[in-house]
Amino acid sequence: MKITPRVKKILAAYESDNPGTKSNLARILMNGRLGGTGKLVILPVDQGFEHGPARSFAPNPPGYEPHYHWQLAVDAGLSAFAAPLGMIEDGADTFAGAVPTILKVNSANSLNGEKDAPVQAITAGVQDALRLGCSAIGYTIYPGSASAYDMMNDLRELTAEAKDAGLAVVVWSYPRGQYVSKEGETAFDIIAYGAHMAALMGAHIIKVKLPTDVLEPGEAKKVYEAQNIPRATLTQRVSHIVQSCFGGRRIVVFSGGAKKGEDALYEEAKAIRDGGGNGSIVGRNAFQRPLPEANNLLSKLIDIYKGKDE
Ligand code: FBP
Repeated sequence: MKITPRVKKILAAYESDNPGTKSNLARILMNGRLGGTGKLVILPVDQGFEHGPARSFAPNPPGYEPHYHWQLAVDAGLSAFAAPLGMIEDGADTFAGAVPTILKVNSANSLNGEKDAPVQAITAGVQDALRLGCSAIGYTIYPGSASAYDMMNDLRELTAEAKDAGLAVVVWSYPRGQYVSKEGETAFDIIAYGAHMAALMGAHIIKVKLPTDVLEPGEAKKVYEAQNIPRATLTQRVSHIVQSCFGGRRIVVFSGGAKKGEDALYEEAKAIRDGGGNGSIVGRNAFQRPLPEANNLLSKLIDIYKGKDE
């Protein structure tokens, strides 16, 4: 596999990692239509766990079958496919080596809707990721939850084990729970804080929601205002999130969210690109559309990250 100078530069920022972890990061960064560009489009399909099967797959029923998602990730030329254990196991043989995989090792479910102390169960481990040929483990933290410290303690152990085994670590940092308001979950300062903590915990790839221009009341708000940290445009906000991840030395991708119009998604991707973000991790907006539409949408997103949209 040829490694481009751009990808070499990204890998060089991960100074402590062993060759196994760097090779796995390279597999993701060199795969698919964006391979070598430093940009990523990843397909995450853990919504069946998080929201239930009907909410996730009824809008496009072929999605009940795991192979559908594997095939979509391969055909659309994506950077990686992320899913919980059962879904990765289901296509592990048919799709062995076809696309880098990220094994989601913890998951929440909406039957256990704990408002103050949201938490996730650990549903897979590093040995599973190795057995299944995954490039990385994926783990969610909920900064602001009364359970956040427990989640971080578990992440610390899993990260150490994954790095020893030569895997990469992807952290979904989704603020929520007792110590953040509903609006605060996507507030500018809170998203930056959550992303920064993921970097501090040793994540190689950090996944956050796109921030609004809201600031959560508190000490940070005063600083944001006093320092005039720009937040009027989405591009400015993305740029600050990237800055909060070690000044751009960590890979940051932004989630797609609930299904919305294509144009809104393209505008977001342009802002992510122009703000220096590394890309998109898009689930529902891809797999809840009929296959030809999904392929077309993913292809356009990739074109945007390649700068081919102008
Ligand atoms: P989407 O593109 O479908 O938003 O997927 C991104 C994601 O992080 C999934 O991995 C996860 O299941 C979902 O969002 C969780 O979102 P929330 O916790 O807000 O329900």
